Order: sequence, then C-alpha cells, then structure tokens
Amino acid sequence: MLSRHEMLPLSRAGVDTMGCRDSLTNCPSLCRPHQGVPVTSRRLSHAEIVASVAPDTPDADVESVIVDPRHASDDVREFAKSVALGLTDTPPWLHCRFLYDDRGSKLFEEITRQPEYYLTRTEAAILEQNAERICRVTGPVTLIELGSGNSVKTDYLLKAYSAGGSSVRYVPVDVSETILHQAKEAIVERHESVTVTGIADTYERAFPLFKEFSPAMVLFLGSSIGNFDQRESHTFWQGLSDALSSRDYLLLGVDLVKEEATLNAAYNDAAGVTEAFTRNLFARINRELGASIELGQIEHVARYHAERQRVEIYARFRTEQEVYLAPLERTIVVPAGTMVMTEICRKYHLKKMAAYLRCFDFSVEHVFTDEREWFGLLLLQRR
Ligand code: AVI
Repeated sequence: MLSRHEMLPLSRAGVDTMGCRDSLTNCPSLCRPHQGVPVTSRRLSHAEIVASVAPDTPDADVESVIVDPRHASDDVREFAKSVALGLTDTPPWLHCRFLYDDRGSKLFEEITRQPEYYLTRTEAAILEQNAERICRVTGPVTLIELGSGNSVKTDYLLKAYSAGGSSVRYVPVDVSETILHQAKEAIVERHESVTVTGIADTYERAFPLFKEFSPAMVLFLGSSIGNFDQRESHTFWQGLSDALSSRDYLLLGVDLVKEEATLNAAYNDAAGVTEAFTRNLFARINRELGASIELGQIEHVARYHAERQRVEIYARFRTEQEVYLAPLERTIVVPAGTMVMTEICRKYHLKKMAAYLRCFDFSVEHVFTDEREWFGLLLLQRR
C-alpha cells in the first residue's frame, strides 16, 4: 500500500498509449515537462496502479501521485526536434505545449489575473454559482480533472461534492509533478474528506485508467480545448469518449465567440504579461537548447480572426536570427519578418459545439453561462 504522499511511476509497459506525445497532446497544462521533483524508480503495472487507486481499497485515504518516469534527456531532444520541424515548416510554427515550462506556467497564472483576461474569472463565477446543482445532477462521482494546473477553480466543485463530510476522490491529471504536489497539499488542507490521486502524465496516457474510476465526471476547464487544432481535437474527443463508461459525465469550459475588441484585449494585456509569455518560449529555446536568440527582436502579435473563429498568436522576428539547436548540432536561419505561430485559441458557439460533441457520443445535459454569455460550461453525459 502507498504511504501518504508517495509518488508512483506510471508504467509505460502496463498502460496502452496513443503515442501522442510527439504530435497530439496540445493542452498547455498537460504538456509541461517534469520539473524538479524526484521520481521513485519502481515501475508499476496497470493492475498495481488500479489496485492502488481503487476507491474501495482499505487504504482509500492515501494521497498519491502516479508519475511517468520519462527521461529528461528524451524531453530535451524531443523539444529540439519539434523546434527544428516547426521553424523549417511553411508557414513556421512552434507547438504551444512548450510554452509551459516553470516560468511559462507562472506567467500563464499571471495572465489569468490580468483585467483583460476575462476567461478564468468568468468561468470561476459560473462554477461558484452552479457547483451544487451540478453535484445534484451527477450524484456521487470521482472527479477527474484534465490539465488541472493549480486546481483553484475546482475548489467550488470539491466543496459541493464533499458537503456534509461525503468522501470524494479527486484525480488531477497534469504533466507537471510540481503542480500536482502543490495542488494536492492545498486540497488536502482545505477538504478533509477529499482523497487525491494525481496522475503526472499526458491525457492520452492517462485515459486507459479512467474506466476504473467510473462513475466519474471528467473536468476539462478553462477553454483549453481551444488550443487544439481540428485534428488534435478530433483525436482527443475520440480518445476520451472511448475512455469513459456509459453515463459518466464531462464538464467542459469553452470560451464563446464575442466582440473582436474584447478578444484582442484579452490576448494583448496592457501589462505585457501575454507578450512575456510568448517571448519566454524563445528564452526557453535559448536555455534548454543552447540557442542565443535575441529576445528583444521577438514581437508578440495576437489577433482575432473572425472567419476562423480563433485568436492566432505569433512571434514576429524583427531581425534575422540564427537559431542553434545544440542537441541536434544544427543551425536554422530565421529571416527578418518571419511570423512563427505559437498558439491558436479557438472560440465557440454553444449549439455548434453541442452538435460536434454528439458525434463523439456526448449528450448535453445542461448549459451554464454568465450574464454576458461570454463563457460556457457544458455538462455532458457519455451515452
Ligand atoms: C490555456 N489556454 C486556455 C489559454 C487561452 O486563452 O487559450 C492560453 C493563453 N495564451 C495566451 N493567453 C492565454
């Protein structure tokens, strides 16, 4: 049995994967590499993991983090390969998962506090108002959160589900062990009857465990789905649909189509935090891959494209830069004026989204929104 706060490695051999780490995993909070927390070396089989997390084990109050024992050197090489591929492509791009190193994650949290970035506080207010109702609809369920980050918004749900001392299992899934540990400490302190089992891995590699947690509700908040392109989104929904059992729930947060000026402001905050977030990607390339890109020559360009219903974020190179990638011993010349796409942030219409999700066997049970209809929270059920 696990002792409180023990970390478990997630066995690659024991858990089927979709081979997603190279191309499919686009969710920011899930795509941070491992950061600084020691990982135990014992690998567990799928069965052992399941046994250790099953809600009816005698040790059900155990807090654990299941960890994927990836090697840091693989991560760096994979990063270098993705950068080389993206910078030499037409048009050039960099995968948004690399935005979230330690500094990038901190900057993103700062973005969520900017007055122009309405998404986080609007969604939090919807959750605060409706958590009890959501709990009444679903009844007792294991709460599985994808890209949990610091789990702050989840607090409203944990409070509703643990009201009156009911025991609740919370399963945050995030690639950052550091974030999982921090979230776990905070949750255990605030909610006595909540048991936390963190999974430090990508969504897709965590999916095969989900059936063991049924009845469950998967939380996918913050409009993180908006950072997936169409192909990634399709693969994600099919994977999640297959991973859930019939009648399991999904609570999905989506940012809605709105006035262009509001969207442009949200991604161009006056304090320049979003700009620093974009620039940090290049600071990270310098730090981890041995490049020496002049950061002052990188300009943040973010604009809503109504015809594509998405904000597109680019890094514009003011001057030519030679990008040396040490792990590949290769230099890529990026000409002056090049626009490198670093993120897309898609915006949604509720009806269209509901119709799209029906294709993956999810039916809409309830839609919650704010007074201005800026953000939508969809409670869906797996048919
Ligand atoms: C994480 N994700 C939902 C954010 C968004 O709004 O698409 C990422 C972000 N990038 C710049 N600002 C926020």
